[in-house]
Amino acid sequence: MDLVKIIELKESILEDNDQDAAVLRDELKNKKIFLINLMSSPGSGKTTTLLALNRYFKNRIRWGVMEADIDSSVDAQTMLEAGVPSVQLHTGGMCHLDADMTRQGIRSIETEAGNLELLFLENIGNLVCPAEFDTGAALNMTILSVPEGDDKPAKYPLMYEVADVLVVNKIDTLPVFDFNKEKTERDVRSRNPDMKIFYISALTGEGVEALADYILKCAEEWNEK
Ligand SMILES: Nc1nc2c(ncn2[C@@H]2O[C@H](COP(=O)(O)OP(=O)(O)O)[C@@H](O)[C@H]2O)c(=O)[nH]1
Ligand SMILES: [Mg+2]
Repeated sequence: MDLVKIIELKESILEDNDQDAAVLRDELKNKKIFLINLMSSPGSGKTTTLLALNRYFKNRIRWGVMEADIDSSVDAQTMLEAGVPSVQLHTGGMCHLDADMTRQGIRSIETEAGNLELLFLENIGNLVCPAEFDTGAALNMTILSVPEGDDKPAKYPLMYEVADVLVVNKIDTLPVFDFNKEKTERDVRSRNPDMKIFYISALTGEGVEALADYILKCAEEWNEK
């Protein structure tokens, strides 16, 4: 069993996170690394979705995952066991990552895994704080799982404003919940008309290929230009 590398992140002393995030995005563009910031509530299926995507990513792109958590390392262990380069980032109680903390994580996964073309940050499970900090990612993705309910876009609007992609996960449970797709799309699009929306079940694999193809296309465009 591979040992998980754990990085204790240091809180940034920079005052202007937005400026630092723009600098990091440029650095990543030059290095041809497509960074995706994956945000959602705990338990909505971030780690399961990454595992499901691996079926389409392996052999097609060099990719890795930075798993952020307040203190545990179970998610990085899960990804490593699936053969995906992964490091665990500990925030020491903080409920978000800023651009400098993300940069610390990128340095460590580069040391572990070498050159990567696609990198995911599994952010802290929370619909509030992560939305407030630009991590320097090229794409912000948020997951809403069916059992959480279709009222989340109305209750946590900032998350749905900063996200470029919404993944509605656990669609295998639609028959037993009163989740309304039309209401969700209406609420999301009223705040973010350009949101890309995918419906998947990370558990059964339904819809995952279309999401994987979209991510691969975005990564290719980012890394070519
Ligand atoms: N029914 C169902 N369960 C899922 C699906 N995706 C994830 N889960 C379950 O939801 C729980 C939390 O998933 P996890 O990926 O750890 O969520 P995370 O905290 O966002 O990383 C686990 O028990 C998963 O098996 C799905 O598409 N359908
Ligand atoms: Mg997880």
